[in-house]
Amino acid sequence: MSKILVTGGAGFIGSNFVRMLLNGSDHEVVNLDALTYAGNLENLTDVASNPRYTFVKGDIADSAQMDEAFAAHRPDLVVHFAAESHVDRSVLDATAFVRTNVQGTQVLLDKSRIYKTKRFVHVSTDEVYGSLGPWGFFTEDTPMQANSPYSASKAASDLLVRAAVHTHGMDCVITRCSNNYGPYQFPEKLIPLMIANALEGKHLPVYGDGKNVRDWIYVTDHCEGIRAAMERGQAGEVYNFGGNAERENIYVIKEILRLLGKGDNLIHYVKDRPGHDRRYAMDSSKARATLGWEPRHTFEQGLRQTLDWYVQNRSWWERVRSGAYQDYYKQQYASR
Ligand code: NAD
Ligand code: TDX
Repeated sequence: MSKILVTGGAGFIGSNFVRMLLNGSDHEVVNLDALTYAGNLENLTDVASNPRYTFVKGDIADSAQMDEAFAAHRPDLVVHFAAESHVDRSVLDATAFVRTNVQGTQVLLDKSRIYKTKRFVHVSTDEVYGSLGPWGFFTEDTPMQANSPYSASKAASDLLVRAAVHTHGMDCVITRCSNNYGPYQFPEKLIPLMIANALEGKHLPVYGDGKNVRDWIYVTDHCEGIRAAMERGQAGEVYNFGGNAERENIYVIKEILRLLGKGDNLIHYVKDRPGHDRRYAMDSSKARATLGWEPRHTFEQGLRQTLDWYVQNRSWWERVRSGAYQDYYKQQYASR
C-alpha cells in the first residue's frame, strides 16, 4: 500500500483516477486541488467517505502551501493532473496556464525531491506534438511543436520534468494522451458541451469546417494507462496513450444528435478557433508493448456510455452550468 498524492483530483480525469484507485486498490489517496472553476468535489461524492481518502485544498503554484501539504502527508508517489486544461481559455488569456502548468509543475518537482517522493507521474497531452496532416501518428520521439498557449505551457512542464530526471536523478514518468471523454467532463469541452446543448435544445457550435480530427479515448482507459505507467513504467520514459478512434468533429456531433434523437438543425458553424490544430493521432504501441496496456472501449461503446451518463446525471451538469456546484465545498469542508 502506498500513499499517493493526486493533484487536480477534483477535475475530470483526476476524479476518475481517484475513484479507480479507491475502488480498485488499497492505496491511500490524498487529493490536492485548488478548486478552480474546473474543480468540482461533487465528482467524488460516492467515494469521499472512504477512510483511505483525504481532500486538501491547495494551489500547486504556491510553494509555502505545497511545503505544508508535503510535510503533512509525505506521499510515496505523486500523480500530477492539476492544470488549466481548456485551449479556448488559453487563447483568451494565458496567464493562469503559465502559472499553474509551468510554475506549479516546478513547485511540485521541487517538493517531491525535497520530501523524497519515490516516483512523479506527470500527466501530459498529445497536443505538445503540434498538428498532423492527413497521415501519420505521433510517437514518443515526435519533436514537440506546441501551437496553443495551453499546449506550449504543457510542453514547458514536460521539459521541466525531463530536466528533473537529468539534473537531479529524479524518478519521473511522463504520459501523453489524446482527447478524453466520459463522465464528469466539464461541459466546455466538445463532447459534454454538445450533449448538454442538444438536451437543452440549444445550438451546437462547430468551429471552422468541422473537419478537424481528434483521437478519442474513454477516460477510464486513460486512467488505466496512467496507473500502468505509475506501476510499471521506466524512470525517465514517455508513454503515449490513444483511443485508436480518429473522428472528424462533425461526425462526433452528428452522432450525438442521432443517438439523442435530435435533428441536425441544431448545428451551427461558427468562426474557427485561432491556430486550431487540424489533426491529432497517437501511436500507442510503446505502451501496449512495454506496459501491457490497451484501451477497452471502442468509440461507439464509450460514446453510448457517456450519453447515458449525461442523460441520467442531468442535475450534475445543470449545477455546473448554473454555478451551484461551487457551493458544495463551502457546505462540506469549509466549516470543519
Ligand atoms: P480539468 O480542467 O477537468 O481539471 C483540472 C483540475 O486541476 C481541476 O480540478 C482544477 O481545480 C485543478 N487545478 C487547476 N489549477 C490548479 C492549481 N493551481 N492548483 C491545484 N489544482 C489546480 O482537466 P482534465 O481534463 O481532467 O485534465 C487533467 C490533466 O490531463 C491535465 O494536466 C491535462 O493537461 C491532461 N490531459 C487532458 C486531456 C483531456 O482530453 N481532457 C487529454 C490529455 C491530457
Ligand atoms: O464548441 C466547440 N466546438 C468545436 O468545434 C468546442 C468546445 C470545440 N470544438 C472543436 C475544437 C477541437 O477541434 O472540437 C475539438 C475538441 O475541442 P476541445 O474539447 O476543446 O478539445 P481540444 O482542444 O482538442 O483539447 C483537449 O484534448 C487534449 C483537451 O481540452 C486538452 O486538455 C487535452 O490536452
